[in-house]
Amino acid sequence: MPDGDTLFERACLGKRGARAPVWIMRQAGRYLPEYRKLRATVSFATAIRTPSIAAQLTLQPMERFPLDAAILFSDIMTPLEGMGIEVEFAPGPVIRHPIRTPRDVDALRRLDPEEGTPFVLEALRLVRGELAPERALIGFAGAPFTLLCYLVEGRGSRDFMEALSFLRREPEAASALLDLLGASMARYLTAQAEAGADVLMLFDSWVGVLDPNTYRRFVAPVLERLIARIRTRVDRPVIYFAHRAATLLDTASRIGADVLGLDWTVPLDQATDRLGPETVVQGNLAPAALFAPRAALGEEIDAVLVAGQRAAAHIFNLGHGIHRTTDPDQVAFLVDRVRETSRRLYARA
Ligand code: 1CP
Repeated sequence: MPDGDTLFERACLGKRGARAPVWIMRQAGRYLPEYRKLRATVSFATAIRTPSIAAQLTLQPMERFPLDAAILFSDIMTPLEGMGIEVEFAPGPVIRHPIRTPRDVDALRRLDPEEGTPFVLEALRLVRGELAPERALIGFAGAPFTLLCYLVEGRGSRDFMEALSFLRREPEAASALLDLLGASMARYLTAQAEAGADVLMLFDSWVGVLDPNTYRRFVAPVLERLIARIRTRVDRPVIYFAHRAATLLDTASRIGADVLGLDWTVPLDQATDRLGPETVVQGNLAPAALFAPRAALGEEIDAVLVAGQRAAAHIFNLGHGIHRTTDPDQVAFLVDRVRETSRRLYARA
């Protein structure tokens, strides 16, 4: 199969195939018994830094389910050590010395991916070598604002008040930090593409704590430059996942990404009506739907596929990561149902 010609990559560029491609955010993870078994023998940090283990974990869900894309087993915090930041996992990320002053920002350095994350690039090469050619490989990074949230707050939070107040107390330092993260993640994603990633994804998991003005002024220009920088070096589709971002979508759809990933609070047809029929959307079944009995789950899946019909193309996914208590048999049902229903819908359209 020629480069760039998987069902998944074509959908990213707005070309509908015979059905909707499907993958699942956090598809490699704690809901899989084979993941828990391997993780009982090795820490999360070691798994990420050992290419053969990261590759094996990436491929676990691909062996179990007929998914259209693999996503590298890693974390959005992985490249930050290469910028001079110490990160621990408990199980979410914890920053040993949070960034709170302009001097803290000055002490950071721009990422050199070959030096700071060689194990990520090696893991991608291993996975691309193992994966069937009709299945795509996704490389990813945290979006600058979401990374800033962890760096300033020091850990996960419901409201990220420390991070939001940093933007107001130290606007210049906050901008410098966003720029540095943007330049670093551009290099990181470019290196991942060169190592074999077919599609690149930015996770903006906490962008929903921002008001639209601050997003437009502080954050969107950084995303735009980040994506433009990648495009000067490599030709790969870019997915931007904006979590809880219903009021930010007009701006989010104009940063230059090929695909907009949406959470389950935004119906896909409403998003398409608002943003235009050329939009390519990814999402957005509620992760909780996987706890419904089969008949109800099937109906929820079909409704997401019908809502996705109005977009130029639709990549089926959950609206956020799969919950760790999910039954893997429900995932098998989901993947089959998406393939069957979308074949029927796409044949009719
Ligand atoms: O086994 C364990 O105990 C570790 C749990 C775990 C896992 C499996 C963490 C810690 N990260 C991951 C893997 C991971 N993280 C992937 C793997 C590939 C896949 O999708 O299969 C990816 C893409 C991520 C990205 C990530 N990490 C995001 C963005 C996506 C999202 O869900 O919003 C975020 C916000 C993180 C931070 C993070 N790392 C880990 C956890 C539990 C969290 C989130 C919760 C928190 O902030 O405490």
